[in-house]
Amino acid sequence: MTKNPEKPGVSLRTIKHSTWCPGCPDHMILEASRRAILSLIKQGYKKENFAMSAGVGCHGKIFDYLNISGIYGLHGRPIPTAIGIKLGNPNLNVIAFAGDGDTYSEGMAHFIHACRFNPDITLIVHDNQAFSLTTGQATPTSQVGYKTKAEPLGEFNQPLNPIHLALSAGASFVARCNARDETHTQKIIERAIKHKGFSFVEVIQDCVVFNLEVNDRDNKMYKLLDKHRDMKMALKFAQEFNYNKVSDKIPLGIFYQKHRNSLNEEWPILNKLVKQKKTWKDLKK
Ligand SMILES: Cc1ncc(C[n+]2csc(CCOP(=O)(O)OP(=O)(O)O)c2C)c(N)n1
Ligand SMILES: [Mg+2]
Repeated sequence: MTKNPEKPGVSLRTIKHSTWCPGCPDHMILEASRRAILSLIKQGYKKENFAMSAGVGCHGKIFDYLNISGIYGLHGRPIPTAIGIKLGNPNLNVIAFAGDGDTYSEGMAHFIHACRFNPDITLIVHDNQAFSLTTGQATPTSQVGYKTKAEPLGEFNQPLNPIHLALSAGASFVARCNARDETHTQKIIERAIKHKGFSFVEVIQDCVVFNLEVNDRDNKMYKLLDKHRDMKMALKFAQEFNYNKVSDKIPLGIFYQKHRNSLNEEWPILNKLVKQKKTWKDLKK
């Protein structure tokens, strides 16, 4: 899809005006992602080798503001769209930007299977614990008791824990960030893109209009030490925050990272395309 022209210089910005609410941390996720990609370009990655997909929701508007090519997908489908881009050209660094409703509700099956299949893509979930674009209904990560127009008696269901779920489903890179900490988020996104396999970055973000009850939790957050951790320890840290009680500790950082063959390393023909830096078209010649 053709985007708006970029401002002079490689800024990865477009000329599109933001329609996100003032103060929405989506701006910060955009900025952290933009800086992570710019830093990787400085390290030798090529701008034209980045591609993105986005879901539908407030988060999905990032497609208009980040100047890399890609496909603006359907709600719940940024993961299969990203996998499709990767299969079409396995030399690309593909990033899927998704919402919590997008990923853990409509797109849940894709999320679990991506953890299993280990495609070499990065998933960044903007988790504001609400379906914000459609006026704040509860998502699978909303806290018990969250009252909305659709849940007037308050949400009854326990929230799911996406970090625990991703670890259980076999994800090879699992991290959590705070949208308001742009520098830390940038670093984690860089590490996620460098990871060979499925890298999952859950970004906790406030919504400044809906689900205000779970905003402003920076004082509960702390950073995990950056060191190798086995699955048992990773699961233990994952359970420190259950997305429910606002009094919990919220660990940030990389919970788990382990190399295992990615989807394209398992497929001989995709492996060949990556090793020889070729496209499907080159094979036909
Ligand atoms: C298949 C499908 N179901 C529902 C919708 C309606 N819909 C559009 S945006 C949205 C909410 C998105 O919530 P989330 O993914 O959490 O993103 P946020 O707006 O919070 O960033 C919904 C339910 C849709 N467009 N397509
Ligand atoms: Mg949301």
